[in-house]
Amino acid sequence: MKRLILAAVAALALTGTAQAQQTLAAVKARGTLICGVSQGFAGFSAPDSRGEYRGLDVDYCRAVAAAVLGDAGKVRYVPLTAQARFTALQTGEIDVLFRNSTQTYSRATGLGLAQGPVNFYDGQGFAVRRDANVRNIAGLDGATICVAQGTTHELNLGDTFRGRNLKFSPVVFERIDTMYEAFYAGRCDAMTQDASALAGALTSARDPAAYMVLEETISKEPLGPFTRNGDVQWTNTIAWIHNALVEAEEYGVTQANAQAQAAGTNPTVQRLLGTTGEFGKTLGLDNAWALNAIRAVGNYGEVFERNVGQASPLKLARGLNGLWNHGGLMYSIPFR
Ligand SMILES: N[C@@H](CCC(=O)N[C@@H](CS)C(=O)NCC(=O)O)C(=O)O
Repeated sequence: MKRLILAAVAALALTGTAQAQQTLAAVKARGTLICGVSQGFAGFSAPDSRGEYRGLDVDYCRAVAAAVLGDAGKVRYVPLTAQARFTALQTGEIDVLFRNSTQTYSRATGLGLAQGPVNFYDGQGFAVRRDANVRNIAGLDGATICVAQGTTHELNLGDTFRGRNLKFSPVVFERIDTMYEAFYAGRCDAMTQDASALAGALTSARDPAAYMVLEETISKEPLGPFTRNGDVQWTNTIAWIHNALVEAEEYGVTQANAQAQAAGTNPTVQRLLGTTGEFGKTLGLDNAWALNAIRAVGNYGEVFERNVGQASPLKLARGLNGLWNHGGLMYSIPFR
């Protein structure tokens, strides 16, 4: 009996693994990548005036589609609330989650999901009305604070304010749009979320100049993709696409020159772009996967500047998201 049960458990485990390993095959068979994104967060993932999704997270979805399917346009975007995002991945509704999601211990170990590399180092910030004359977190003692449900921010807020003996009343929202409305209508003294999200949100406020984001942040918010546990090949693919974009920036490979660089003489660049080596094979991809991704969205620096940097309304500095050899934390594992 015991042996029978053990065999059944082993068979179940095998089926689980077999299913989990199927994302790449499923994406290829479908011909479309199903990417989980936010519901509308300027700079990361939001539909533009023509209804087309744009942003840093969206560019990652596009890079994956280009690497895996040879066409950055073959993406179906699934907008998800903070609460619903991980369930959508667990149940197989989406292939990958690129949704300003913070990597944490509990999410790494408790959800049956795998965390990919950090593609944006962020921190939790606070937006206030400029005329409220609040310049730091201590100035928020006794404040009413708007916060989104199902985020890392609820916990950070409580920890920090209690730790500093500051009083606050949270007003918790399930939907981000209602949170913005409430804040702009003056229902809260401050609104808290990832500093990048605040910068994005304020660009679409009726009077952006009336608000400011405090310089102080209260947490580390390492944002990155999530995939299902057990699908190592797919998780690797997502990770290495990020590495490729970072490595491309380090070696001066851009959207415009990638094709020419593939025919160049630098051995590292030749391996990265698939001119030499067999680096597509172990991922189950074409050898030109990284070249295709870079031709579709550019290198990491180009993705950053276009969506959230100087070429965007957010105007965020590279800071921690700069390359490792420029004082930042973006560091690709070698293509060797
Ligand atoms: N990085 C945080 C917060 C992510 C998050 O969902 N933020 C909310 C607001 S604080 C958001 O951006 N929502 C955008 C949307 O739902 O469209 C986390 O992973 O928990």
